[in-house]
Amino acid sequence: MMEELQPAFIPYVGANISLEESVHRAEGFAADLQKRRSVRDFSTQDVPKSIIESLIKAAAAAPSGANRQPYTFCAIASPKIKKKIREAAEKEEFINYNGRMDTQWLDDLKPLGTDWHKPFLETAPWLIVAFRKGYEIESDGKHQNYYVQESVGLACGFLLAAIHQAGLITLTHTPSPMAFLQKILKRPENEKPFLLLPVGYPAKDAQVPNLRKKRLEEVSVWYL
Ligand code: IYR
Repeated sequence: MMEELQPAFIPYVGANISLEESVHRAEGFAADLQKRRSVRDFSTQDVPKSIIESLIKAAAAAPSGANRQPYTFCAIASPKIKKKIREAAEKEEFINYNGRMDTQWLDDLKPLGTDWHKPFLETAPWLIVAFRKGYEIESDGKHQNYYVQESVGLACGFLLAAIHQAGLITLTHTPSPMAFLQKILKRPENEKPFLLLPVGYPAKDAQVPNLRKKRLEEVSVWYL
């Protein structure tokens, strides 16, 4: 049973800004997020734990089904555990790149320049692994969660935006299958790995693929 707070409803405290400021902020936020890139070349420069804590707080501020926040974020700085994760991920990725992904998939990945080598899993100072909780294990049994994929996806979206806004880099890594993360991180049976995010600073010579995002017209339809 989720804790019931009193009073049940409280006033909403919004930003309360002018229309002009709103336009400015909306444009500024979009422009800033358009600079976000998935970067695979990490520096070994450390990131303080307090920053990672703030990033996870931002993620956990996302809306979720019945506000049940069906996720756990594992933050890993241990070189030993990072090495284990890299070895297990590369084992799966080797199989992916050598037969498990079909030709169309491999062709679609060509512009990204990825392969089965994942050095960033050790060079990045932090790995954050998001686990989705299909249900909660409570003293009186299992308690269901709702819209679990959507809820964890939204939290991860907030996390990506927070990482970018903090001047850090990440990439959405989904080694597949990734059950090994549950084992290495000793997570309970109700937690399944969802997304792996290396977090840190870019290497001095970091490069990113020259990609373009779809234009507004390509991603929207308007009913006025
Ligand atoms: N998981 C592999 C392959 C891969 C798949 C997609 I879809 C990408 O957008 C990028 C990579 C890897 O991480 O290399």
